[in-house]
Amino acid sequence: MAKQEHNIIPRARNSVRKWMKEQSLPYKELISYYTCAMMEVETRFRVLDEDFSIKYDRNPIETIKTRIKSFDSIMDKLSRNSYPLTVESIENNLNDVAGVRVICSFQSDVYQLAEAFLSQDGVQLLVRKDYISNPKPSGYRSLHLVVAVPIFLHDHKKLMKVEVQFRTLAMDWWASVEHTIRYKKDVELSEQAAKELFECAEMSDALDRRMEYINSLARKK
Ligand code: 0O2
Repeated sequence: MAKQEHNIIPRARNSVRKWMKEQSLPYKELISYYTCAMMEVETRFRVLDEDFSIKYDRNPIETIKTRIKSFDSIMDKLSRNSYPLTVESIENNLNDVAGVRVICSFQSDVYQLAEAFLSQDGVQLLVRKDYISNPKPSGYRSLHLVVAVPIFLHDHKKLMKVEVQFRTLAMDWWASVEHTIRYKKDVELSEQAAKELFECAEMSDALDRRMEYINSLARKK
């Protein structure tokens, strides 16, 4: 495919959406590469979970969730940041088209899994944001990594970006409920509601720490 065919100079946003969604083979190809990279990362975590379960007699991962960002969310994010609405621009400018969420029992599992994953061959760390050590003003906690991983196609290898979010069950529960509350309303959250949500995040963090402590007591026996 010639390079200029990837570039679109839209007159109207709707025509771009139609072009990308229905006509664009490069778009479909790119999404399939992200899907492969997401599967690659998911498998690496399933292997780690299996290995930890043999060594420590316990599975550190509760759940793994995966998602590919929807076409509409991709378009919204490109537009919001004034990036070109092209297939190349998606690959160059967005880090979170492929997302893997690893939900763990304990905060220590989060860091242990992240370090084990990052030390693997082929995993290249691009961005690390530790919202567990430094929670967001909303109270949001999670460890975010953007990595590049290789996918092996029939005639070449390609590096694809994947965003991995690590959370405990409590962090994930808070983020899911907060998301529901925040996005149910079209208007900004009231100061009172935001304050209450922040306090709930602190409470769930306290619960996480207490569970970790109880686990250490139980393992001493
Ligand atoms: P989705 O559907 O979960 O992907 P940006 O990615 O451009 O928004 P930045 O700074 O690169 O900005 O990303 P950031 O803030 O490090 O991580 C963004 C993602 O983290 C969000 O993705 C959420 O998944 C999650 N997140 C960040 N802050 C909050 C928060 O206060 N509450 C909740 N519930 N989730 C949060 P998306 O794109 O919003 O959605």
